[in-house]
Amino acid sequence: MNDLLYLQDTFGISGVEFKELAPCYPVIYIVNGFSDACIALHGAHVMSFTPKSHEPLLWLSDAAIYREGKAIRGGIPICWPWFGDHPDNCLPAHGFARNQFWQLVSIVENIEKETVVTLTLSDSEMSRAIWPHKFTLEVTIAVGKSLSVSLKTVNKDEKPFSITSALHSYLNVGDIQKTEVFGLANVFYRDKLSNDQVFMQTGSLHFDRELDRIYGHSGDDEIRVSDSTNTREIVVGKSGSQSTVIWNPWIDKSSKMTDFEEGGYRHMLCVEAANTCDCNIVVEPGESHTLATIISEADKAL
Ligand code: TA6
Repeated sequence: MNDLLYLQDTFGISGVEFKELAPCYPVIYIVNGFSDACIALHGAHVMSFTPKSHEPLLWLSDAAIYREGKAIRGGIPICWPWFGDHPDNCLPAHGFARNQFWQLVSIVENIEKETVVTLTLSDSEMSRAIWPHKFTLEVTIAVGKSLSVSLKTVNKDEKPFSITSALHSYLNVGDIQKTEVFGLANVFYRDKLSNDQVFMQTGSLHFDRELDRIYGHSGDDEIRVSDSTNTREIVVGKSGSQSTVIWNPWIDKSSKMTDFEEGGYRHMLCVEAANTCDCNIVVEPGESHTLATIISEADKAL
C-alpha cells in the first residue's frame, strides 16, 4: 500500500512526513534532533542522510530516475540476492531487491531518540520465477548521529540457498581527487578493471581514474574516508561482510549512465559492505544472515 494518507495515518510519528516523488512512489522524510534523511519504499532505499549543520554524507544523482523497476542512482541501493552482473544477462545486475517496492513495517523512535524504520520484502511469483527460493528480507534503518542499515535475510524454504549482496553506499565527497581512503592497506583485492586479477593494497587509496575493486575484508573493520574539501572524515563500519567494494566510475563510465548527473563522479565514492562472489553466504532453511553498515562523520579533534 503506497497510498500517502494510509502511510501517514498508519506510520506517521513526529518528525516523519510522507511525500510522493512520482505517482504512487512514496518516500519517507525524517527530521529529528540528529539529522535529516529520506528513504524510498522502492528498494527500501536510503536516498539521503545529513547530520545537522553538516554536509550530506550520501551522494544522490540529480538525474536519478524514480520509476518502479529502476534502482535509484545514489544513496544506498540494496544489492540482493546477487552482487554484480548475473550470468543470464536478461536478469538485472545486482539482483531484484532494489528494483521493487518493499512493505513498510514500522517507524519508531528508539530510546536513543533515533528514528528507526523497518521494511520487508518476501518472495513472490515474480521473484520465484527468476530465483526459485522462499525468503523474507527485513531492513532496519536507524537515523541518528550516524546512519545504520541492517539487512536480514531469512531462508523460508526447505532447502539452503546462497546469496551475494551489498549495501552499495554512495558517499558524498567534496572532490574525489582530494579524497583518500584508509583501512585497506595490506588487504588483497580483485581489480574489476584488470580482468579480475588479484593484487595487494599498499597504503591508502587515491583517485585519479575509474576504480572498481573488491577487497577481501573479513571482520568488522572500519573504512575511513578523508574528505579533505569538506574538512571531515567519513567512517564506514560494517558487520556480516567479508568483502568491501570501492568504486568510482570516473568520466567515461559515468557519462554513459543517463541517471548519473554530469560531473557527479567528482563528488561521490562507493564504499560498500558486501559479500561478493569470493565469499557467498549460504543460508540454511529457517536460518538467517545479517549484513550491516554504519556511516558517520568522525568527531573532529578538539
Ligand atoms: O559496486 C560496483 C559496481 O559493481 C560497478 O561495477 C558498477 O556496475 C556499479 O556497481 C553500479 O552498478 P549499477 O547496476 O547500479 O549501475
